[in-house]
Parts: sequence; structure tokens; C-alpha cells
Amino acid sequence: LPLAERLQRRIVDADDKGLTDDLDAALAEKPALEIVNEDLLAGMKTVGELFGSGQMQLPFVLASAEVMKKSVAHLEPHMESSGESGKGTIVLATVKGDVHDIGKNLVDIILTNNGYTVVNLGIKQPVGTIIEAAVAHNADAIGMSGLLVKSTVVMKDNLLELQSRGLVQTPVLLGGAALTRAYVEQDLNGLFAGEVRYARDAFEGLSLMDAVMA
Ligand code: B1M
Repeated sequence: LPLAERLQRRIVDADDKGLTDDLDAALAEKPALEIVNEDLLAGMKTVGELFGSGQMQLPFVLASAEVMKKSVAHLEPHMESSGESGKGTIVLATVKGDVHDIGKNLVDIILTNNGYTVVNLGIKQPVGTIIEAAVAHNADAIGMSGLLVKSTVVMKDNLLELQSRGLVQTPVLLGGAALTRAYVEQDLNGLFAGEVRYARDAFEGLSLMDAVMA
């Protein structure tokens, strides 16, 4: 198989024997972030489709996720960094009830590499913890990630909680596969007195942070 397809297969088959050799070979051809976006994410997409259609069982999805994480960890030192720092602070979390963190951690890497301080709280974070961290770190923005459909409801409840505590001055960035731009920018924006924005991917997360700090 050509290298790009081999990397995709490695994610789908959770095959990490010789993984770093393939990643190093890919690094000789293109930037680390392109490898993530084009090859590794394509593999995860296939995993999601196979799982969604009942052709792959959960333990295998978990194994694929582990190979994805190993790959990102191997590529991370090669990712482009702007060399800046102190551009602003974001508190980032996967919302309550949701364990998916690969996307959130990519957002962390990309923001960190571009000069932001990221307070990454991890997975399954209740809104109270997110609020405490935002206050403690005097955050310029709050970022919430979640991939489950039920997480879109949790995000709505979290916004209402922020609002009831009067925390509407901190912009909120939302991302994750179950969200749509319309849900965030129309429905959620309509019920939240502050600013809530949708990030389709980690790069849009970065441009939204740049806009917040501009
Ligand atoms: Co889960 N899972 N999973 N899973 N899983 C999905 C999300 C699902 C769509 C699969 C499917 O059915 N096709 C489905 C959700 C269906 C629904 O809600 N309607 C699902 C399910 C059902 C479940 C369980 C309930 C299964 C079960 O137990 N029966 C369970 C949930 C547990 C829980 O959360 N309580 C579960 C568990 C797992 C694993 C643990 C096995 C594993 C996660 C491992 C981990 O993250 N550490 C897993 C995986 C890997 C997936 C899929 C296959 C891949 C997710 C992924 O990592 N994608 C996923 C299928 C899919 O997404 N279509 C699926 C790659 C990642 C880079 O993308 O996170 O979307 P993503 O991030 C993107 C953007 O969304 C954006 O940037 C990233 C790219 O640049 N982004 C942000 C994300 N967050 C952002 C925040 C921002 C900005 C951008 O700013 C704040």
C-alpha cells in the first residue's frame, strides 16, 4: 500500500508495529499536521463509520484511538510552532458524560503551538469545574468539546449555568462532531447573553481565539 493508505489502515486495524517508521517516512514528505489531518483523521473517520454500522466492536475502536494518540504524540514535536507565547488563556474541557478527547487534545496542541496558554481539564468535566478554572486562571475564553449527541444538550445547559452565574463576559468556543454551526451560532447564541462560537476543527478554534484576542 502507498504510505498514506498504510497510515490510514494502521489506525483502522490498530496496528502499531512499525508505526513510527511509517510516520517518520511520512514526515519526510509532508508537514506533521497534514499527516494528522489527511491520513490519520481519515482512518478515524473509517473507524467511526464501521462502528456506527455495527461492523466494529467498541474494544477495537478503543485500540484504534490508542494508535491515533500514539501517532499524534510521535508527530507533536514536529508540528509547526509560531514561537509566540502569552497570547491569551483558554480553559478547555470535554463536557460531563463524554470521554472523547482526541479532538480536544489536538485543539490544545494547536493553540499551545501558536502562543496560547491552554488549561486542559480533561474529560467528563462538570460545568462547576470549568467555571472554577476559568475564574482561577482569569481565562480569556472557555472551550468545550463533546462528540456525543447528548453532549450538545450538556453544552446548552452549561451555557445556561454560566449565564445564571453572570459569567457572560468570557467568550465560549464549542467543538465536536455532533454539533452543527447552525445549532451553535443560531440556537445557542440566541439563548446565551454572551458570545458562543462554533469551531469545525482545531484550526478554526485557533482563528476564533485570535479573533477573541484581537
Ligand atoms: Co465514541 N462515539 N463512543 N468512542 N467515537 C462516536 C462519537 C460516534 C459518532 C461513533 C458512531 O456511532 N459512529 C458515537 C456517538 C453517537 C451519538 O452520540 N449519537 C460514539 C459512541 C456511541 C460512543 C459510546 C457511547 C459507545 C458505547 O459505549 N457504547 C462511548 C461513549 C463513552 C462516553 O463518552 N461516555 C464511546 C467511546 C469511545 C472510545 C472510548 C472507544 C473512543 C474514544 C477514545 C478517546 O477519545 N480517548 C471513541 C471513538 C474513537 C469514537 C470515534 C470513532 C472517533 C472520535 C475521534 O477521536 N475522532 C467517533 C466517530 C466520529 O466522531 N464520527 C465516536 C477524531 C477527532 C480528531 O475528531 O473529536 O471530532 P473530533 O475533533 C475534531 C473536531 O470535532 C474539532 O476539532 C477536531 C479536528 O481538528 N473539535 C474541536 C473537537 N473538539 C473541539 C473543541 C474546540 C474546537 C474544535 O474548541 C473548544
